[in-house]
Amino acid sequence: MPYQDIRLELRGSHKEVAVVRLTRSAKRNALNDGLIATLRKIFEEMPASVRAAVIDGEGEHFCAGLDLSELKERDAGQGLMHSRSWHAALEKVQYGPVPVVAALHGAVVGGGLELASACHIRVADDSTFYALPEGSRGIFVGGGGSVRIPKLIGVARMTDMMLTGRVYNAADGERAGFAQYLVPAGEAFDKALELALRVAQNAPLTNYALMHALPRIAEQSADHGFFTEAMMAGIAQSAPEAKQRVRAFLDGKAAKVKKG
Ligand code: 1HE
Repeated sequence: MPYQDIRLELRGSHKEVAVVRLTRSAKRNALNDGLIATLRKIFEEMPASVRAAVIDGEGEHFCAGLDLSELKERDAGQGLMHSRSWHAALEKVQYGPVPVVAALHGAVVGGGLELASACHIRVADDSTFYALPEGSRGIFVGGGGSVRIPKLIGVARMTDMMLTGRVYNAADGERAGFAQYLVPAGEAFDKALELALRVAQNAPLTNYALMHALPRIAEQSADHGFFTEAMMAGIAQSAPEAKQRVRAFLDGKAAKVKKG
């Protein structure tokens, strides 16, 4: 489908996986206002067949973050609104219609890391590196990074990255919590697609619960969390699809859990 600097492709036998690829490799997939608006639109208007998505970047790098050439034109009020426009777009990624797998390689920096952290699963290849150069550019994160990144790696690591310009390589990054999967260079997209195809087979209500209930429960007190969990569990298990899946297992027709 024709979008500027982003390509949307549907994969899978039922077009159940959307591949959203940043195609601005000449600028290392730096995110300008147009790209942020398009990203939002794509997740708002996801075709009904789609059950999971993959985000990746063309070229040597996943994403170089904010397009710095647009930064110099903004005053304080415009800067605030600009940050809010990122929040609105990345909210559509995190709390949109389907789980999103990020396929990471090369630079995952600044706003690129903010985009990756709005996804539900991150697969990194060996070429990946993570940084928050905002600290050394005299600015601050503005794409939700101060909320989402500490949930992955903790406040202390993020503070260190921004104060000192520390760059994490792929292996250290996986240990720190940036990515759930680490694969050889060049294999992140294939692994991400494999996972997205797998995620797309889940009952939609289970995926919905994982995307929308789990992060909210994590923000609640234990008492409220247990209550929300019980309500979500009751709703999920009452769905006809859940009953069918449990019945299939009891009838010996569904896969057992195998040792990893
Ligand atoms: C850009 C950008 C960009 C590249 N905005 N134009 N992000 C940063 O501070 C990261 C800045 N970028 C880099 O450090 C490097 O470009 C990379 C490590 C990502 C890649 O290096 P390399 O050697 O492969 O590419 P390059 O030669 O540096 O860049 C190629 C072109 O892309 C070049 O333009 P050209 O016209 O001279 O060819 C670069 O200027 C351009 N380019 N990155 C604009 N970011 C919501 S708030 C979020 C706040 C932030 O994200 S701040 C962090 C911004």
